Parts: sequence; C-alpha cells; structure tokens
Amino acid sequence: MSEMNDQSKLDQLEKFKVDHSNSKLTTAQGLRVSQTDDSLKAGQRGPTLMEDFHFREKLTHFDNERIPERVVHARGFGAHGYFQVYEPMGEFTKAGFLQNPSVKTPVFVRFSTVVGSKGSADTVRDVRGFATKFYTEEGNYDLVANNMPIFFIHDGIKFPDVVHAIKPEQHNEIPQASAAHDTFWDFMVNTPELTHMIMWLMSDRAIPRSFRMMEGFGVNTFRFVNAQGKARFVKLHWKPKLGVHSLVWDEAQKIAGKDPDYNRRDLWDAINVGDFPEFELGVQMIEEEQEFDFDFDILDATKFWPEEQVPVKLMGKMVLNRNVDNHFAETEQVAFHPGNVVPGIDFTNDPLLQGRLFSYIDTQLMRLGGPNFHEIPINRPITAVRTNMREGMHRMTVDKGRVSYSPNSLRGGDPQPATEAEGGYVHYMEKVDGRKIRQRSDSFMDFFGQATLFWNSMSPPERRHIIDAFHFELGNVLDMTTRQRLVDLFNNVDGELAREIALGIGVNPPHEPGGTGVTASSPAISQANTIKTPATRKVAIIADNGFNYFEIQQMIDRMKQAGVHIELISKYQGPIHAACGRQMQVNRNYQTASSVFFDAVYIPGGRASVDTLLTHGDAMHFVNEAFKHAKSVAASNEGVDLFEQSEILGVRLAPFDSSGQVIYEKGVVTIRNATDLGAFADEFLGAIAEHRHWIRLAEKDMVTA
Ligand code: HDE
Repeated sequence: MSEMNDQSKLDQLEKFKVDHSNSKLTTAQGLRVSQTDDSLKAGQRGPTLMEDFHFREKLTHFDNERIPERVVHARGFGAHGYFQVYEPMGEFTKAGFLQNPSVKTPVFVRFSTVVGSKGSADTVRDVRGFATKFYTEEGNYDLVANNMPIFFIHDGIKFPDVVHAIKPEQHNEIPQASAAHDTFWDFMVNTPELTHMIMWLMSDRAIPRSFRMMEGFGVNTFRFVNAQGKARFVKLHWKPKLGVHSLVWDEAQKIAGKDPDYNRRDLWDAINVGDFPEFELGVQMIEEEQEFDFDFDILDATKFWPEEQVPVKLMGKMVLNRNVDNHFAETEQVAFHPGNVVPGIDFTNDPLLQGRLFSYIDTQLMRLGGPNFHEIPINRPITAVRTNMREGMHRMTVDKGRVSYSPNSLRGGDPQPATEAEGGYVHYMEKVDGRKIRQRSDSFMDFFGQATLFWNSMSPPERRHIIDAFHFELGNVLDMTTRQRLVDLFNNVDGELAREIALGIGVNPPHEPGGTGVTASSPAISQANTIKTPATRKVAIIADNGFNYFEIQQMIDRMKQAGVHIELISKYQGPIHAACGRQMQVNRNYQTASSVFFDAVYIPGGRASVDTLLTHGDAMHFVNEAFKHAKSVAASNEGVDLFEQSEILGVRLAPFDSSGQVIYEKGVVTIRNATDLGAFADEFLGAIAEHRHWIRLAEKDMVTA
C-alpha cells in the first residue's frame, strides 16, 4: 500500500495545479495570443469575422462556464485538513483509518446550507451540511453529515416532497432560502413525522455563529464491523472544540444583508490566520442484541440516541488547516456519497439511508456531466483505481490494453478481485426476509415523544428563541387555517409551546390539554451546556482621536494572549491619534463595520475620544445593538460615559461606580479610575467565553415551565 500522510491528497492535487504568473496568454490549444481586447473585424467599424478563433473560443468557454448547482446543499464552502485517531478502534471496526494514531488521513470538508441557491446568504435559518471525504489507504470514505442529529422524514421516497415544499414556491420562486412560506408549512402540517425535526429547525442550531462552532451528525444508523465479523449499530458525530454556538435571529437577518458570505468568510479567515478548526469524531454504539431495547426504533432517522442513554465515544480529531486554491475545481466539483465506505463500515436497513444510497451518484451524473466525475482531481482517491469501466464523457485516464472486462485470460485475469484478507469489501451478511410491501413500520410512528424530549432539554432562553422562530415562520404563512392546524399539531408536543406560538400569530390557543407525557430531557443537546472559550472570538474597539493609548494597548495584549482578535473601529479609516500623541490604524469605519460582525465590544477611555463618540450615532448604535444581541460589552474610564447614555442603563442594576474596581453584571464589564486593566481584561475575557448573556432577557420573556 502507498505511504500515506496528511499531505498525500495535497501532493496529488498539486499535479493538476497551474500557476499563471510569468506567462504569456495562449488559446486553449496553446497558441500564443497577440491581443485579447478587440475582436477581429473587417475594418475598424466593421463586423466581427467568423474566423476569429480566439473570440469564438473565449466566448464559447464563457457561455458554458456554469454547471447545475446541487439540487440541495447548493451553497457550500470547503477546506482541507487531516484526521487522526486517538487509539486503535479494532475492537469495533476494522476500518484502516481508525487504527493507527500516528497516521494522519487527509480529509476535505464541505459545509453548506440546504435550501438556498448557490448565491444565497449564509446565515439563513436552515440545516447545515457537514460533509467529509476521508482519503484513506483503503479508498475514499465519505461521512455526509448535517449539523442536526435527525432528519425530516423516515423514507427516502419522501425527499423530493419535503424539498419541493421548502424550496421557493413554484409560481413565483419566492422566498429564497427560507422555510417561512405556505407550501412548507402546508406540507408539514400534513406530514407529522416532521415534528421533531421542526423543533431543531426552529432552534438556535439553525443559525450557527460559525461552521467552526457546529456539531456534525451522520444521522443515519450505520454498522461498524470488526475483523472477527462482529457488527454493532453506530451513529457518528463531530464535536467542535470551540463548542456549539449560534447567532440570534435579528443578527442573522442583518448579516444576510451586510455580509452574505459571513460563515464562509469566517472559515476562510480562521484558516488563514492559523485558527485551525478542530472537531472530534465520536461514535455511539448499540449492540445487535440491544436493537429493540429502546423506546424508539434505532433505524428511524427522525429519532436521535440521547447521549445519556448511549454515550459518545470520542475516536479521534480532525483539523482543518488549508483553504482551497480554487472554489469551483475543489468545493463545487467535490462529490460526496454516503455509499462511499471502507471495510469495517457498513449500512443498515434505515429506509432514509437506503434512499440516500441511490440518490447521490444519480444526481452527480447530471451535475458533473457524466460517469467519470471520480476522475476530477478533488474526487480521486489517493489509492490506485483499477476498474474495467471505460469511456463516457470527459474520460481522463488513458487505460492501456484491449481488455476491459472480467473474467479475462488475455491479461491474466487482471485486475483481480481481492479477498477479504487482501482488503476486499465484503458486505455484512445480515439476514433479510420479508414480503414486498409499501408500508412503514409501526415502530416509526411516534412523532411527538422525542419532540417533547427536545423541548424539555432546552434552557429558558433557547425556548424563547424557538417560540420567536415559530412566530416568524408561521407569521409568514398566509393561510390562517394552516396556522391554526399547526398550533394544534404542536400541542401534541407541549401545551405551553402551542399556547405561546398561538399568541404570536393571531390564532386560537389549543383547546385540548397538550404534551406527550414525556418528562425526560437530554442535557447534552442544550447549547447552554456546551464548551465555552474566548478563543478565536472577535472584539470591536471603538475609539476616536484622543483615546487612551495605554488602555487599548493593555487590552490588545491580553486579548491576543487569549487568542481573541481585535479590530479598531472609528468614523474614518486611517490613523487616529491618542492623547499621548501616538497613533493607531483604524481597521474599519462605521460603514464597513457593524456590531453583528463581532462577538464583543470595548470602549476605551480618553476624554476627547469619548466626547466625540458621544456625538456619533453610529457608535451608540453599535453598543446598543451588541447589547441587544446579548454580547459582552466593556468600557474603561471615560468610556463608561458612553454606556451611561446607552440602552444598557435600562437593564443594568449595579451603579457604574468610581471605586477603581471591576464591575461585572450580565456581561457588562466596566471600570473607572484605573490604570491597570489586567483584572478588567480577564473579566471581559470570561464574559466573551460565555458567548451570550441571555440573562439580560426580561424574566417575563423567559419560557420556563
Ligand atoms: Fe443529502 N443529498 N439526501 N442528506 N446531503 C445531497 O447529493 C438525499 C440527507 C447531505 O457538500 C444531494 O451531491 C436524499 C441526510 C449533505 O456536496 C442529493 C435524502 C443528510 C449534502 C441528496 C437525503 C444529508 C447532501 C444533492 C433522504 C445528513 C451536501 C447534491 C433520503 C446525514 C454534500 C448531492 C456536499 C446532498 C439526497 C438526506 C446530508 C440529492 C435522497 C439525512 C451534507 O443526492
């Protein structure tokens, strides 16, 4: 076998890369071109001539530059990296890439939204795709995951229906990248198996702060098979080292306008500055004998396996450390397929998975223009490909010899099938016996139990966000009957949930008592219990001429140590001058900056600076908006004056005193009469790590019961 390392895929790609610097322009035939700005004409003001091959070639190629976008997950963004297992997993699977902790397996990951077209905004309310291609020594393994652990439907045959319903409506192609319209909710109310997934879709998971701060879930139930042939049911998970964090809806909507590329830019920038995103790969395993031990069917993709019941074993870590060279060649042309497996990983009868196993190659044949897309550089395995497949559109390989069939004698039988011991893939010999029947198992028919479990697991602010999301989504449904039916449907999940939804959308609260009687919860799915760290967060410092240089410098030093990124914002770009005469470069002006691009805001002291900021509506808006979005805000010395004029006052209880002590309340950090900002900076970092301070929500807005 080849000597593989984390560079193997990049080395392979390198052979296809072309650097055009220090070169002369040519045609696609390699002919040097003398001029490319004017077409060949009969006279200066005459018609263009047919013989102008350069004109024809240039236009023809341009005319055909587009390929069909993905029917779902059209908008995506990719990066390279590697995966490394922590310890041999041979007890559970014979998959080669899960055995040797010293091996780094190259990976390519593509994150995506599902519903929007290729040019849609990143921060819409949607499921996120999280697809990983492992270039292993046994061939490509694809883990084609989403950032939610369950799916809308039970059976692949309903996929076209759910996608048609959620995509823009047929007659006017409105709305783009949004579920908030009649056809989706009409489908939903008639398909109650969606109920659980809708709870996730209305939750904060649907508006991630960053691709780096999302979990990934294989969703479907697969099998691990070890060398002895023993199999177990498994679900695979990615756990982000930075925790799971989300935007707030108002912020997400504003970002969609101000920077539609927000999530892709975040990933691109993070990798460029060396903040390499890391995700741990976990597995949940259920023994075959325990298949029926649960109150849900473990093959039902609308159910998750609560971690408290089936623990997640962390197997290894993925690091994304390299951006692509060409978005189209790599990210657009990459083709994932849940059927790309390696020995040790096998399928189950999960009917959603079975549907997926058909769909991916089928759609790629059209999207990538024929059956040879496995030859596109990004899709090539790093192992040898030896098939008897030939011809087809855009065949790149020049297969030598006259033989393209098996068995053959003319080439001594080569390429030969491999035995299991030689790495040949042998399907798990599950016994299957049944009548042909278009029916669903009764064990899939509990639509509401885990939806209640999900609701029970949410913290009060998360519940508030879910209800607000329902108000937005159902408030955009024009058909009032559908709205009412939806409220009555969600009453099956929880009575208070249904009452709260009804309140915001002008329909009657349900008459029937609500809920399923499920009282259990799964703390692991609440984002309130996720990892908290200030690392890689972004802080805006707002200042103007006359700022206190030493305050900013102390803060910048401390923030940098903690891995926090700073940008200096002022009315004008260029240098601003400190009271002491030194100067600093402004990174962004009010037009190019916005509070929604940052995790926290800091206002340094300096009399003249703060007096100027007090006259800038943009500065005040910045602080108020950050505060409204529950972000950490800090001010030192005269900077506190700005807070005293802001909306922070309405919520803050502690006085902005002058004791020289750090005052912390609800994510607002202030200090007056201080030159050493060490303790203040540490308190601010602690606040940033919290991500958001929902405690600012008024008690009355919390949904606790
Ligand atoms: Fe997919 N899905 N899917 N899906 N899916 C596609 O394949 C499909 C499902 C997922 O970045 C398509 O090449 C069916 C679950 C991701 O390129 C298509 C069903 C999960 C991506 C397709 C599902 C996913 C896709 C469209 C129900 C999470 C983007 C373009 C039976 C575990 C991959 C393409 C990328 C893409 C079919 C359900 C994840 C049409 C029929 C569940 C991340 O083949």
